[in-house]
Amino acid sequence: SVSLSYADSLHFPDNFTFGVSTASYQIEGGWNASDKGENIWDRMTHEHPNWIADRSNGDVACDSYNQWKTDIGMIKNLSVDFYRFSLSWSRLLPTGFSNYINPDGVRYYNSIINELLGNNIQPVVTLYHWDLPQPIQNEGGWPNIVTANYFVDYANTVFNLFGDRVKTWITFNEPFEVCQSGYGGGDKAPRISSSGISDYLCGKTLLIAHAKVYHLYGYYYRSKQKGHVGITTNTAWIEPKTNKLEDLEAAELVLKMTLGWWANPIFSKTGDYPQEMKDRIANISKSQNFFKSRLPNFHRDEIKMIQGTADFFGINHYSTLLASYSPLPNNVTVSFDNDVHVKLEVDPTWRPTAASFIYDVPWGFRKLLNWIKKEYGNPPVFVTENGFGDLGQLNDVDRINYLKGYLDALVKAVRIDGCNVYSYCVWSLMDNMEWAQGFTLKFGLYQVNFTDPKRKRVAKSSVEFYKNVIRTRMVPS
Ligand code: GBH
Repeated sequence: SVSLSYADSLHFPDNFTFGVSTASYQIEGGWNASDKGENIWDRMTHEHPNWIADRSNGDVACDSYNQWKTDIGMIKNLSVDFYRFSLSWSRLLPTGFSNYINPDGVRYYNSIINELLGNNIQPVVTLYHWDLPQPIQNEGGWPNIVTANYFVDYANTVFNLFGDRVKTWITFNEPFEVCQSGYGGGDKAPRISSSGISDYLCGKTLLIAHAKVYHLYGYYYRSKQKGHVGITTNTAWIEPKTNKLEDLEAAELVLKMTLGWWANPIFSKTGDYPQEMKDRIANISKSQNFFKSRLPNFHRDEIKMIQGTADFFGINHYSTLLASYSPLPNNVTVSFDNDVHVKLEVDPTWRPTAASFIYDVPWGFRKLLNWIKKEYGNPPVFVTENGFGDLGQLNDVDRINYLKGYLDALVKAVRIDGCNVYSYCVWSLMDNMEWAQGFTLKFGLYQVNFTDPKRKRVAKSSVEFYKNVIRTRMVPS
């Protein structure tokens, strides 16, 4: 609250926790070890190496399939409270379906979970970080509503296997990326290009799948396992370019159609998609001669089923964009971008970074946290990712500067603005397979040598920086 003294306001609360994050496809390798099945990233990188910046793939990645114990040593050295990692669905259920559980996959994740707990590090587990089993994609993948049921079976298997020890579950990492970038013409597997149609179908499936898994946990596991289930959304902060009303509305529309698409059905009092999003897509669909809106609607019972299905609001945040109004022409083609139809750009004074989508704009983080507080009634927020991409140098001063700025914005949002954020996590533990960027872009606190068959890891300067923040519970000036 505002009454805190200045010095006090710069400290993270005692119960605030810090962590570090990875994802299965980006670090594990062992792509066909033992019985592991093929997933959509295996398939896409093998069939279309030219879709990856350096023609690489995740076949070996950081070799964490073999080196998980070294990884946990690094995590221990960071003195973080928790480790956020994801499970490879195809490693546990090679075909995606729950009729056969791969013992090697079970052994692998048991070893990791037990070693973490033995070192007093809490496992935070993401069920889905983009690696859909290929056989399920063969049935249509996320745009097919039946995929929700297969996801529930997978989650059931996982709660059964690991829920005695894992107490924090994240159903989906970044549903916006899964649907928009995977099915709406982006660069993520399976790279289906059906913007304005498949992305919305995918979105409906994901929201239903998430809610069913939340209820599954509630009915069968919660009273015994006593854990928490949430979802991780993502967005840049969208700042209106000017104070003109049309630009303010444009910025708000973008937030509603990227973050609100997921957050409104789960966290708002009304449930369902944001009204602005529904109206917008319905009107444009009509002008395009569709009988119905391309945004598939929810039935009343589905709206109820989805509402309130998260114990925390997970958010990944990296950067800020400026929005301005752009008049909608008469005949727009079918696409998500045309449904939003807002001009997005960056301020020319912001310095570009190695990651094309990241600008170092820490005040945007504070504004975003305040927007979530206002829009959704100050839910408990878990910052599941924030980080900086560069070329991998050990003396990573730009990463340290970036983290400093964003952690400072965060501690102010918590102590001065009263935002209910209780946890923060850096992306990423180590350099890894950065999706379509391959190994050309590095987010790690630890460097990984990808030309070395041993994939030797070395601490960057940011390791000491982060340890110091955690130890002192404040951001150095
Ligand atoms: C996270 O997503 C992922 O969860 C993680 O796996 C990944 O390694 C990490 O980021 C670093 O990239 O403006 O056209 O350039 C971040 C999601 C990726 C969403 C980039 C926005 C910008 C596309 N963001 N994307 S563009």
